[in-house]
Amino acid sequence: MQLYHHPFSLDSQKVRLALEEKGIDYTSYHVNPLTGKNMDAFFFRKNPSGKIPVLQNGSHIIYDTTEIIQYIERIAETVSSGGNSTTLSSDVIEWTHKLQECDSKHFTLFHIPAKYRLYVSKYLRHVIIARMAESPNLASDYHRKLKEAYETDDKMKNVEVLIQSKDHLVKLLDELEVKLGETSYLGGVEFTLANVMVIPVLARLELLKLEDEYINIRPNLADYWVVVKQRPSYKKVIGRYFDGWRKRKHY
Ligand SMILES: N[C@@H](CCC(=O)N[C@@H](CS)C(=O)NCC(=O)O)C(=O)O
Repeated sequence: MQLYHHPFSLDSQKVRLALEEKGIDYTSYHVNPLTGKNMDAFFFRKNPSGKIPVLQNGSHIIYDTTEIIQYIERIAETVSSGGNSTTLSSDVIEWTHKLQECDSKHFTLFHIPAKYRLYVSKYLRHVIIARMAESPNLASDYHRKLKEAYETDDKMKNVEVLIQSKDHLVKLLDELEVKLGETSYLGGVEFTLANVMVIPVLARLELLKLEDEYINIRPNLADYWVVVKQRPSYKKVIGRYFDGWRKRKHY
């Protein structure tokens, strides 16, 4: 299996945590969206939305994070049950969808200095236009990407978008706080893949130095955060990059 991803990408982190937790081997390819690598024609042919992560197994390509996580879960279940596929826990599916709806993209962008954000967005628009000229057969996909880039810039001018993504996050964290009062992990007493959806969101909050405002005021969530950071998967996928991110001011 091949995974196209980047260490800074939230959705890539979710998928890599799942692969580590289930002990599944894969070949890793870095595609950095901050330098526009996701706009290269080879990648656009795999995923016309130009987004990471993308998981490829033979000719099978999956580019929806929730679907990738469910695919990983199915592979792991099939291996552990000796070939008989078992059903996925509905709790895992419910939380996976719920956490995927969380608008982390706009939330993160709002916490990045406007000067830096606008510089990167202008650079990426130039990359899209250059790639479109090189591969005219992919023009309609590149046009869609350009439109999306302008829409994101517009959304950043709208404070309502920030309020909405903040409200959504707060509601989600409140719900997590209640659930973590009932069981030690999300989805039960054992670590399930539902947890890999929430860990990168908490790491992002810590990276943005917002842990006091969002995590530490919720005691169950704060305890949970200390526990999950001890897991080898966290250290491998997120922890070891943390100092570098802070130093280079990469979000
Ligand atoms: N629908 C995709 C969204 C993935 C996504 O938004 N990926 C971000 C990184 S976390 C990305 O590739 N951003 C670069 C871009 O949109 O050009 C999924 O659910 O997997």
